[in-house]
Formats: sequence, structure tokens, C-alpha cells
Amino acid sequence: MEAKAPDMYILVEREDPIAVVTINRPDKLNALNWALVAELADALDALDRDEAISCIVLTGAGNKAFAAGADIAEMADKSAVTMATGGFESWDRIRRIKTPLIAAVGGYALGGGSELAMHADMIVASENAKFGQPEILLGIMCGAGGTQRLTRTIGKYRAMELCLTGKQVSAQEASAWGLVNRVVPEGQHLEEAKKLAHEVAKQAPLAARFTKEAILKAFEMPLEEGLQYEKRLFALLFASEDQKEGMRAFLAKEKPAFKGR
Ligand code: DAK
Repeated sequence: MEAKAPDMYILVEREDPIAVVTINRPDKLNALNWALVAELADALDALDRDEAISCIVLTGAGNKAFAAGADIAEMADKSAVTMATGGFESWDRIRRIKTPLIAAVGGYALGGGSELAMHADMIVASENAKFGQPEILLGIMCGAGGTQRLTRTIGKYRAMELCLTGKQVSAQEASAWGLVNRVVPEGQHLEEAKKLAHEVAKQAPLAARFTKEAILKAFEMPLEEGLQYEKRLFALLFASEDQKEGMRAFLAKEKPAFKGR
């Protein structure tokens, strides 16, 4: 285990109603060791519980990498039992964040780094971003959802090519494949992601959270069940003050003042 004080890998900057979470290990291209992922999950959990935060941006420190994958030095000697039982809890916690999450990707997003970006709800990529699943080159395979999320996003044939060859694709190619929302000039990914986050954060927070939940269910449920799920969340929003406010403001030709209630 690397000798580093706890709470040192992740930086959190609040700019209410958004927050920016930065993976801060640039000397190792933000490689994701277990302590880092646990700290990331803690930070995201805390922001998720914070009513003042309506959208979170996740990025990597430095201009070379979002994250170059799980920490190979840490993984090298692990046993099958350790890998089968440990390490997943933090990823599961990140997966369950209800607040909309935007990944701002500059440089490498490889292996676990690409998988982490795919835990986000939207991805803004810098022109120098590179995505890939190079696990196969190390004699392993995706372990944090790559075979599933990538396949659902870019389709079987492209996912097979990335995962079976370990090759990297450019931001432009990733964009053409539907893996990123937009590609912006090099170095502007964070600013653009923050702008997008502010757009999301302007909306009624409960409606935004329910929308995220319903869209994610589309990956898990057959259409009929998904439609029922959506219908229930839709109806539930009519119990919120924000629904009354949103519709009142429209009819009065005013801007709504949403409260997240
Ligand atoms: N792990 C550890 N260190 C890394 C690293 C990584 N993934 N990537 C880079 N580094 C370190 C390098 O060792 C180097 O450290 P020093 O030698 O300076 O001490 C420093 O970062 C700079 O890297 P390079 O010198 O290599 O930089 P280059 O520009 O030459 O090359 C590169 C950049 C991104 C092409 C290269 O660093 C590279 O190929 N990195 C490895 C990429 C990779 O194979 N990633 C996939 C790892 S496997 C799980 C969840 C997820 C996973 C597993 C389990 N569970 C929930 C249990 C995921 C697995 C993976 O991601």
C-alpha cells in the first residue's frame, strides 16, 4: 500500500449548486488505487446527500489523464479471492449516486478510468481525450462494468474491438460512437462540463434525480416495466412543490424558483 495520508487523492470544490470532484494523482496519471476509489465514493456520497448540490462534475488533475485505469502496481500481486470479493463496494456506491454526474475527460480514460467515466451520466471530452479498455493487454479483462456499459453504449462490434484489441480511440471517434456528449478544444473540458452542470442544476432537483433514475432503469428493465416505472415517478412529481412552481411560473410567464421539494 502506498504511504499517503488519507483524504489526499480527491479534491472537492463547491460552487453551489454544482461541485467539482477532482482525482488528484497526476504523477501516476490518476491511476485508481483502492484507497482512491473509496475516497472518491465517500466524496460523491457526501455531495449526493447535500441538498445544496444539484449536479456534480468529475475530472482528473493535470492535462494528461482523466484516469489511466486501476493501479497496476497495486493489482499485480492480488489473488483471485481478493479480486472477487474486494474493491467492488466503492464502485457500487459510485453507481448509486442519485445526483446527475458529468465526467470531464482530458487525456487518457483507460481501463477503470474509462469505466469510471461511464459511471457518469454525461461525458464532456477534450480533443486530446483517449478512451480504451487495455485490460486484455495485461492478461485480464474489464472489471468495473466495461463489457456491459460499453456494449450498451457503442454496440457489440465496437465493444468487442476495443476490449479484444486494447486499442485506444480518439475523442472524435468516441463521439461518433456515442460514447461522449461533446468534444471541446483541448483543455476546455472542465469549463464546458461546468457550464453543462449549471444547466442541469437550474432544473427542479427532484425531477432531475428521478429522470436520471428512470433513464438508468432503461438499461435494466424490459420496456413495459420501464414504462410503468417512469409512470410512477412521473406521478410522484405531482406531489412536489416544484411541479406546482414550474407550472405556475410558466403560466405567469416568469422564471420558476425551484426548491428541491
Ligand atoms: N497503474 C499504475 N501506474 C500507472 C498506470 C496504471 N494504470 N498508468 C500510468 N501509471 C504510472 C506509470 O507507471 C508512470 O509512473 P512512474 O514510472 O513515473 O513512477 C506514470 O504513471 C506515468 O506513466 P507513463 O510513464 O507510462 O506515461 P506515458 O505517457 O509514457 O504512457 C499510458 C501513458 C497511459 C499509455 C501508459 O501509462 C499506460 O499504458 N498505462 C496503463 C494503462 C492501462 O493498462 N490501464 C488499464 C489498467 S487495468 C476493479 C475495477 C476496475 C479494474 C479492476 C478491478 N474492481 C472493482 C475489483 C480495472 C482494471 C484496469 O484498469
